[in-house]
Amino acid sequence: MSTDRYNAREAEAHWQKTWDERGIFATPNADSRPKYYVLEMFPYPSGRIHMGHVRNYTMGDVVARYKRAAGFNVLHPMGWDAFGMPAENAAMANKVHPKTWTYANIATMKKQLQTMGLSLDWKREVATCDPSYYKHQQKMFLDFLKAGLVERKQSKVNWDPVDMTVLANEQVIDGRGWRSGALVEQRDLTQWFFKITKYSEDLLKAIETLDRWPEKVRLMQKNWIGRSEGLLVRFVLDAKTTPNGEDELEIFTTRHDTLFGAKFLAIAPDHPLARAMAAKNPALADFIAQAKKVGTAQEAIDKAEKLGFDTGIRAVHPFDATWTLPVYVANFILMEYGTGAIFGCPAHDQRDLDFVNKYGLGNTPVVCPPDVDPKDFVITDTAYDGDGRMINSRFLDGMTFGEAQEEVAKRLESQTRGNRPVAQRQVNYRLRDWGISRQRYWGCPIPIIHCEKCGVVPAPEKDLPVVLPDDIEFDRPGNPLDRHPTWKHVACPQCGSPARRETDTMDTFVDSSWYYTRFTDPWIETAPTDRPMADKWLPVDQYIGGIEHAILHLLYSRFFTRAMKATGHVGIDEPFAGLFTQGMVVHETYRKDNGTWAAPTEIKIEGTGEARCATLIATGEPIEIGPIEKMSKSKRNTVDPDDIIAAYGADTARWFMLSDSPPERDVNWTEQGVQGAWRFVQRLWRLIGEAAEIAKTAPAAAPANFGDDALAIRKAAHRALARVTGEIEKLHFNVCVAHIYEFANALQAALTEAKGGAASRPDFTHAVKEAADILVVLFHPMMPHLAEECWAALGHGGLVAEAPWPVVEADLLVEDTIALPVQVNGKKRADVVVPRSAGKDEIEAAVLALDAVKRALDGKPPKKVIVVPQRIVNVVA
Ligand code: ANZ
Ligand code: ZN
Repeated sequence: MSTDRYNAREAEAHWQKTWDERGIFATPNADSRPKYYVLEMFPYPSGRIHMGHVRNYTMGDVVARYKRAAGFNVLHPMGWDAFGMPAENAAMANKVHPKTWTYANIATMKKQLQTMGLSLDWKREVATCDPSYYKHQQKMFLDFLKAGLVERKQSKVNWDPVDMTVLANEQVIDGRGWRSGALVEQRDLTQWFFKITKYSEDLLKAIETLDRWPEKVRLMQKNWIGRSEGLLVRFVLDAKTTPNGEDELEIFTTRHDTLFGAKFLAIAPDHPLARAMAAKNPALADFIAQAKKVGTAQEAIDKAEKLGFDTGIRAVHPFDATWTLPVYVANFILMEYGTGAIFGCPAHDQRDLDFVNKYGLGNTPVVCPPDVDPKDFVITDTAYDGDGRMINSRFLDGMTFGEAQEEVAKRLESQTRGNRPVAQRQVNYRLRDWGISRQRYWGCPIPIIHCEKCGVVPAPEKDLPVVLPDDIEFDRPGNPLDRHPTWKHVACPQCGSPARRETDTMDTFVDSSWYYTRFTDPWIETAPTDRPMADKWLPVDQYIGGIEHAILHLLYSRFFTRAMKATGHVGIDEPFAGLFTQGMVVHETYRKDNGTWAAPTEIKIEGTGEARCATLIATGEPIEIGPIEKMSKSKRNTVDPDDIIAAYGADTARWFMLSDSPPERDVNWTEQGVQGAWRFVQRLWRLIGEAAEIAKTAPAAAPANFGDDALAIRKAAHRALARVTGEIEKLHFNVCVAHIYEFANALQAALTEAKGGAASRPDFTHAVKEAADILVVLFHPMMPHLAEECWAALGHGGLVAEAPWPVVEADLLVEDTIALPVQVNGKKRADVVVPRSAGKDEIEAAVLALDAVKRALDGKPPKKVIVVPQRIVNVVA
């Protein structure tokens, strides 16, 4: 071994170059080994990688390297989710073109990723902003259109008046645009939609098949799809009270058991009946305009005060022609859900209760909780939405609410009005179609042309890609594409007359909904995928990313594979067979006297435990050590991966990321922790150096017999091998790390304690060589550079990155001693370690020789010793 100290900086650059030159991570598409596709969520090129990336990509890399060693042909690609608003904002702020900004960021971040030593196939790199990528997205848009999976419709949208764009509901936070902070308005816009709701039932059912997904994510998806079974009920309207003689209103309910508790009907502000009434009633028109000021987001609607407007229309109760109910327009009814109309039962629905309490309509409880006397049951401010028996409900009284629902459904289904049943069962989903139109420049153009004569005309496929123009101005808010002097003016492909391009671009979630299919063959120019290659590689075996994508990205991707299957581009429904959501990287925060934050690099920490205190390096000013929080720019508690890699090397950063906590939990980044990892790197290096010295003389073939010391080393090695293999398969990286520590310690101890001529015995040298080799292979997925350096030191010609995963010798796993708990008069006093083959007498003798047992017996002989073989020893005093 040349030096004592491992020089990470030199070694890491050297091995990265070697891997690159030998092209060992370029994945052949034609290969007979079984396939394994591991993918981490690709990054948005925001400028620099952060510690969250480091954690995410390290985990994926461990899996990739392990699976490669285990004999798989591994696909482990990387790309860039490169369209989006930040590029446009940068363009506005810094006068730099979004394309320039994005590609510069990609170049920087790619270099950073390369210093991490990730085993990626960079030949497959894609950037979603590249016409060679979005060309295929446009093709799929047209295919989906033909297949009836795309629709253009008017819809209510959240409009951000500052950014002048449509926002998704998730981008509206407390009624404000997530980026601009402006109060969001509702607008009606004609938008393009992907018809994800066509697959509602399928997307829901198939969640059951995703058995390698976190339960949490499956539940979130289920709730998002939100299936509910209910009843459509046609209420008769008193036509004398309606604006144009309308005589019926259909509502949707999931609680038809509560029909006798109804106090009012309510319709959405843009329900046709509301519009018709508003045309004749200016006060109502005003009310409707006000209601629309709240965005379309569920959250915003739920939070807003419940307001209503009595239309004067009266509805008739379906079970009692003499009972009429007022019809309100209410701001909490959504037009897009059910029928946009409800009956309100205040006793059992909180919103309805708030509503009646405001408008003095009263309530009648109809479901009585168990153990409550109906006579005493009153509702004032809190609605009761639990289980119980029916009361105040005529023929339903005494039934459970389930029975009551069934009874109501049956009766109303069999009544007819104008040849149609009065009620009909219906399944509803919360899931809405996916509006993909964005009024932005930096996105994939929607390949559509609007012609006055022909209407909506798809761009001809031969004209794809519809490329974004480069000469573009960002001097004003709004959609720069729309303002471009020439780009949108084209001839209609059908009739040749002057026509206009669609200037909306696609939601960037579209870009990320299919990139994993493109990686299977990113070279094919004629189609989004090369079917045989897509069929070979998909689904992704292990997908790894943040929980923040648990709903939309994953649901959209699940929709996309279905739509791509329907249009012949893939053969699968479910894109991700295994999903893992990693925790965040967190760090202490440091607060200055004036309330602003200090960065970790700006402060000095002294003392430990309770006595830890921090000062600002520049001024000596004391700094308050704040809580541990997610690394964020706003709290300035970030550490820069570049700094860490420069100071300690990528292996140390990778090792620490994996070692400290279970991968699904948050990991607390600390300087001590990193230093600990760095010391372990050095220790491994010295240990392998020592082992290599001994291993030099090891015989090529295994000796027939091994001495006790050599056998102990072999056992430790194979035990570690078996454990790490098992844990790495389960992605329990921190447990792998613990086993590697333990094994390294055991090997170190064995070398230190080696007696006399051990180092010249072939069985010993062989065992040491075998153990050192196994150790290096085991930590190679986590610390690949150090592993290569060690592998070379151990005299191997090839690369550890290409070495096979060792095979466990099962007979070395059998423990030859066993520990049995020892009780004296029923109380556990000690454990006794005996040979597994020990007989009763031998065990008894060993037990009585234990100090703890002697003390408990106080020098007297025991009355009895009961040995339960392989389990326990009871001593009766
Ligand atoms: C009467 C009733 C009584 C209701 C009661 C609830 C409790 P899920 O289960 O999520 O599907 N609803 C129906 N359409 C609506 C719309 N467009 N906007 C707002 N609310 C609407 O929710 C179904 C319930 O939500 C329905 O059942 C309806 O109120 C309301 F004690 O009908 B219910
Ligand atoms: Zn035309």
